[in-house]
Amino acid sequence: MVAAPRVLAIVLAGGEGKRLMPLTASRAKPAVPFGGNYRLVDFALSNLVNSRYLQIVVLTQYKSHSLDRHITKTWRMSPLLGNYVAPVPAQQRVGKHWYLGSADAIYQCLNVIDDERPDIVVVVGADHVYRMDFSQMVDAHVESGAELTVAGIRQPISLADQFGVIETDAKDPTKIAAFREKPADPVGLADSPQEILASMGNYVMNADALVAAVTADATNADSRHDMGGDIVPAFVEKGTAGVYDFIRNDVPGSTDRDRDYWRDVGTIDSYYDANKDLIAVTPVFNLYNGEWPLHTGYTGLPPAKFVHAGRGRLGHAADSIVSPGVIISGATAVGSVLSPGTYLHSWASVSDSVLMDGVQVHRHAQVHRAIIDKNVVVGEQARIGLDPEQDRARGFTVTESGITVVPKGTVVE
Ligand code: ADQ
Repeated sequence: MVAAPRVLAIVLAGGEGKRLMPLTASRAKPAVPFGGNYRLVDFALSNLVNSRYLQIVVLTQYKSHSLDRHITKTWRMSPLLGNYVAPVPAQQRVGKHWYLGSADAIYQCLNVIDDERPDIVVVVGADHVYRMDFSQMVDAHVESGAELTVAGIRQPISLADQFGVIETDAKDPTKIAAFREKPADPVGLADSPQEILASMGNYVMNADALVAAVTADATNADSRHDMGGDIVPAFVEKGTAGVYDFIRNDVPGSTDRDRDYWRDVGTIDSYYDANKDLIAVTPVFNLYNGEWPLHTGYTGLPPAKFVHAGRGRLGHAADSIVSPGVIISGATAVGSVLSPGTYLHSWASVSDSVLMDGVQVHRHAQVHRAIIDKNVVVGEQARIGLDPEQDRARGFTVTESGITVVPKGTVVE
């Protein structure tokens, strides 16, 4: 029997997430709270741990305080068994600059690869919502003989300028013939012209090939030192890049509905939509798959409670996710995500909204189609998400589709 390869996982968690402002004003994108209990990075880390890859470094950089705290508090594993999830902040190990791009981030932490001596390195992004068994991708990579394998998924051609676009070899569709990072003039797939094959930003690489590639890239003055923009195209040029079609990935316990679910929650609208996907009656993405659990921090909070406020005013929630520590007292929540410790007071109404940790909604207040960041206080009678002009005048972000975002800690009178 051939021994299983030694695998080290690297999670790229240094992204700024500019298009998610103001949610990323004080935290890195992978630390953005999602789905009540989670942070975005929990999906990548859960997928790795469930794939039994237990040596994981998380490369952080931008506003990484809350991300580091979350990782060290939540994701400590047993050092006795040689398992770890270690945050590695930008260290200026080589040169006096922060990471220039994702390839430079890997170059700057080559000492970790030296220490671990893995055969294979799995490199994954930290800001997507999905389930994936990386061991199936690693098996396909080893079998194919490629030096680098990129995970691909079909996406609408209108989104091509947000992704690396993969063109497969006409004779061998497991090989990449061309790879263009965020092209403005994409060509649709032969069998589906309105779609492209997008890179998911997840790579499986032979460790020695990765080390050689990022080392050579470091001295290339023309490079942006980016995995998608520079490293993948270099392997494509050499003819050693393969593609792993995500549709082949079969995660235990997946439903027909959520088997191929993958969302890049890069914008406020896509972030909002992905939260809503969790609460559909037949969820588009099912959090309740016990065979592939999504791990996150223990809040230590008491159970949620629903109480009425007299005069027949029942506190209730419907079509919603309600986290620990929530109190709904004579208030109504519909179609919403309520994160730990939110408190809805009498006669308040929250609909089609995402409330992050510790939000208070006082009496008679109304919140509709809004994302309310941590510890916001919505004062008595206040209205959010009902009048876009008023919301903008108060300095809140309102997206084109009409989602209002209230920044962390705001007191809304
Ligand atoms: P983007 O997400 O636009 O496209 P990038 O901004 O490099 O590329 O982010 C990729 C991952 O690396 C994210 O998880 C981010 O947090 C992290 N990251 C970015 N800069 C970093 C740095 N300096 N240090 C550490 N981590 C960093 C990428 C690919 C595309 C692919 C999409 C899929 O380049 O080809 O289609 O992901 O969403």
